[in-house]
Amino acid sequence: MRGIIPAMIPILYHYEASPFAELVRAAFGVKGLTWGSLLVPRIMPKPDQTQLTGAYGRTPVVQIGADIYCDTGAILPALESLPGPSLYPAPLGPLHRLVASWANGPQFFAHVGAAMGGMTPEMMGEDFIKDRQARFGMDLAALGRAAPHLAGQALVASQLLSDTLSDGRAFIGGDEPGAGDLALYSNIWFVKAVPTAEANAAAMLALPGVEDWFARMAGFGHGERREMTADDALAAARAATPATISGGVDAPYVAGMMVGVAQEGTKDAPSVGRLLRCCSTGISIAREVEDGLTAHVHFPRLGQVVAPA
Ligand SMILES: N[C@@H](CCC(=O)N[C@@H](CS)C(=O)NCC(=O)O)C(=O)O
Repeated sequence: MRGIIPAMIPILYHYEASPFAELVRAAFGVKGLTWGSLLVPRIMPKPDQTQLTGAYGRTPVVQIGADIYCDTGAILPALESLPGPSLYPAPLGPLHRLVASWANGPQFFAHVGAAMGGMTPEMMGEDFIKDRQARFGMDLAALGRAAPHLAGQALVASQLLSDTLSDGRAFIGGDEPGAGDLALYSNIWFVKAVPTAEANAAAMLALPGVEDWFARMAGFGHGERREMTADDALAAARAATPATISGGVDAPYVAGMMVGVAQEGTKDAPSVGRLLRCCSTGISIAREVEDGLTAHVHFPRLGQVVAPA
């Protein structure tokens, strides 16, 4: 039984094996939140998700009422306003974002190599390979050849983590976990989840302090997860009004212009809408989802390409 779902709990669009989704599930755990789980396919199309995002098909997406947050770079700041401990605790504060943008940026691809470089096409599935080839230019043979190099790059992140923990601190900033911990954690989680990457995960976890830190992070769990349907999610959007936007529109963009927001390095179609915000804190567009339902779709600024539509 699904039970009664409050309209304003965050709803996560995700699939179990996604490391970026695990980052958000673990963030729910750290904050001790109740959340709605809406499972989507690991490949396009994802109609339940794109009806709200416009076209954004990556994983994860979080919906809070009629506000839709795409990319962990927009999702985590949105969770910050919900009850529970901060994801940017002192003394690091915003430095957590700097760590996360490295771990979730160049280091993510290194962890893709460490996790998936030893997988066979049969293990991945033809549909998955075709999707990732068409959208991100993934070349399985090249990934296999680069795997030792990428595993070595990924291990550097665990080494730096180990060095950071060497004074006995529990998390990278001290006693409280933050967004930087979550980003480093989800990368190692990804490698650990793939049976053919066992040796790579073992090398990461063998570095002093890393395994205990990983267990502390896993120990936060995922908060309280409630399965939802796309109809539940749409009803939550219809019942809400998007939150007030703070932040402006930097030149040469102009508030109200129609724009498409696409992701660097992908062939995914842009999400098209009216520009509400485009500054260093992020990008927001307004989209008419259906008669009487306007959603605000939010993105981080980093990694997003805004163009007139
Ligand atoms: N910068 C994004 C990256 C998200 C990402 O790369 N997610 C992977 C899955 S873990 C993805 O979208 N893969 C394609 C898909 O799920 O369709 C974020 O931080 O959320």
